Amino acid sequence: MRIDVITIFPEYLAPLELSLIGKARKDGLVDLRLHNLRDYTHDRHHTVDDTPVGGGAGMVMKPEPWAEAFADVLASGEKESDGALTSPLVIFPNPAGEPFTQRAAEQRSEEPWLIFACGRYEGIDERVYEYLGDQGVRVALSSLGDYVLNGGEVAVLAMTEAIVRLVPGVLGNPESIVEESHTSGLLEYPLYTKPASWTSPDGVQRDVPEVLLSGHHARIDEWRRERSLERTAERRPDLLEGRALPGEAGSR
Ligand code: 6GU
Repeated sequence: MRIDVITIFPEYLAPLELSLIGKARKDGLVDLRLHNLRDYTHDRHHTVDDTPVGGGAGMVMKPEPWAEAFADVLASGEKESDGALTSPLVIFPNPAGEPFTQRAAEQRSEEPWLIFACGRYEGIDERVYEYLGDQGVRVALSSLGDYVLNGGEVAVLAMTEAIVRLVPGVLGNPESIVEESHTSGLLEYPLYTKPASWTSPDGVQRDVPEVLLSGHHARIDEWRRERSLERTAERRPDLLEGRALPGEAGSR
């Protein structure tokens, strides 16, 4: 999978060298390239923003550097892959975008080529989206959640991690994906390790639930599913809306 990131703060994305994603890059599973938007400006101050037409607070990113950056990145992908990379998906992290969910991460992990375009300031000139669309480029606006960040960079870190860990070969134990929160549409059940009986520093003896020590796998699965449902009802009732209740037709 190839991932390009266009940003005015490539240093913000330094953590992508580390840990799981760093390893995936070294192993050749992900070809991740950072591009500085300021390299596509031609004035002495490398200007990427200007005041909003029509008035208003803050600054807006100018269209010209974006058009040049996309031309360069799109051409390099087409050239270097000998035609293997055809249609990239361009993702603009944006609080006004569609929510980025586990499902979106799954879908995007199957794309051969993603381009993240990080806006800053109040946003990017609308004509950039329009232009890309007219060129036949697939464009998505994607939001991490209902709060505002200063720019797309932190969102790219989060989205890239969620996507790349789903690329085959990246995780050591692919089964751990099947079990985790959100994959099933429910929150994950509580986890325990040894010792089975632990006395915490406040002097309270805290035991692992008995059923987990029973070796009875069907009972353990049932207990975990109940705990998942309980937790989801408590913390994220919105995830249960539209699901059949236990005992109703269509539920197991
Ligand atoms: Cl993707 N970008 C920005 N700038 N702010 C956000 C966001 C994205 N998701 C939530 N807040």
